[in-house]
Amino acid sequence: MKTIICGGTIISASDEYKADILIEDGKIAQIGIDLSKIDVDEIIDANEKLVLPGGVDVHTHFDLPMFNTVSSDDHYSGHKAAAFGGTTTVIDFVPQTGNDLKKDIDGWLKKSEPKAAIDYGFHMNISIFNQDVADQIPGLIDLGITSLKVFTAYNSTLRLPDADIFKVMRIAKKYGFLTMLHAENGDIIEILVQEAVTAGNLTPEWHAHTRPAWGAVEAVTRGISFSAQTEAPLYIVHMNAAGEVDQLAYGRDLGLQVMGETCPQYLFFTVEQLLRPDGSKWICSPPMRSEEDNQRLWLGIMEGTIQVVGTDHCPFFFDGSKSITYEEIDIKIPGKELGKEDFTKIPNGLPGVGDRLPILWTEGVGKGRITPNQFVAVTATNPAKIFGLYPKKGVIQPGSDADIVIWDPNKRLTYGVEWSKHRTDYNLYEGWELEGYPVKVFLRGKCIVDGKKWQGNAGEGKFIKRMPFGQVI
Ligand code: DUC
Ligand code: ZN
Ligand code: ZN
Repeated sequence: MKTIICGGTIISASDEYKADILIEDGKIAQIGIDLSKIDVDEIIDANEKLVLPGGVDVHTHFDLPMFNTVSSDDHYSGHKAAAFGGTTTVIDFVPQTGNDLKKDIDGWLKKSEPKAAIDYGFHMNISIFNQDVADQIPGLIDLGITSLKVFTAYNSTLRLPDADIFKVMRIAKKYGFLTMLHAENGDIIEILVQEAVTAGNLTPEWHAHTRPAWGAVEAVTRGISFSAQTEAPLYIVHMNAAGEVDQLAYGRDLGLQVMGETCPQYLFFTVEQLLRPDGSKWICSPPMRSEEDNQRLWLGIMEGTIQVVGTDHCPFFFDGSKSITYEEIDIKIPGKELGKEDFTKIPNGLPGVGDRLPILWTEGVGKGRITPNQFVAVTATNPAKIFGLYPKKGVIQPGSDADIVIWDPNKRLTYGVEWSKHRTDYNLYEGWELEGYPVKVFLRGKCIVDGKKWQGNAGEGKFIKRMPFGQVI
């Protein structure tokens, strides 16, 4: 099968140029001028449109059991929502349930393989650590899992002691894993939550008050110091506080191998959001901060201190007592209402995988905060380089997978739950006016989104084995 995307303007992380793209057997075969003369099966007209590499979201939680429920997008509905928003590759986190890492990975593969509609990989959470687990970690490279997530919070469940994080990073250094850090101070959170509950402070804003920014800043600094002492690269996930960006800049100025990710919610929203009657929609960990934090994060992206915009997509229904219709089936999954009377019971997490590109384009490129090249860098090329997917993913060049988004920079719409395809009952950006949106999305040469039409299928997404020793940028 041969296809030509003709007449569009290709945007890469560094350039912008008008050219045609020849796609053959799912890969980009050629880029050049006047390729439409070649005899092909299909010609796609991209005149007056932009042509971008498919987005790479390296931070999703599909079908994740937590808070007595489960995140409401699974590996099909989440992939479909991602595709509608221009994302063609995701990396999801495998929770560790015991001492057998392979068992957890096989379980996650078993549920994702038949559902996957875009390409995907896995990170491995390391939340239980002992010699047995340490001995199994190197074997993950052969499975194509080359990143490990560790936590300095969630004391009784996910957190590792500092000594164990240090040991994990030593293993990571030796075998070429990237360590990803969830940075908050678990001890202080425990005390503050206990005090809030005792005082009867149970409304949603207390979720933020009990997870202070200082804890995040301190934990980022701790992580950077571990990176310095182990000489292992470190990636800080979901950066949310100004001080974290300052610390990351400090580490990078010293030449350390430290990188960072933020997510759209931390660029736009503040703790004020939690005071609304529907404030629980914005509950996630780490929490929303202040406008100063929003501004410093934007600056971090602009100046290159932050390399990636991911999502931490982990949606729940706002009102899981009522069903929604999803692909003609009524579905309801317990959600934020579980914590109506007590913020500690609100499932932590937000929808976002489909919102990322459209929101960042309008608010970032449209408002002159970042260039179209920076947009491509932080949403596709950088994550692909850092996580061992490049140049298969994250770039439009001969030999790469033909994961391509045809983007209409002039398309205007009022965004919200009707546009986003997440399997939940709300959208954080309801009513936002957007300019710029995907019109066609290709996965390995197949058009899976055509305007409002879904042409993808469960089971067509491929598990991608990633390379160790990803780039440090
Ligand atoms: N934070 C959330 O809010 N949800 C899932 C995981 C995480 O780190
Ligand atoms: Zn996290
Ligand atoms: Zn997460």
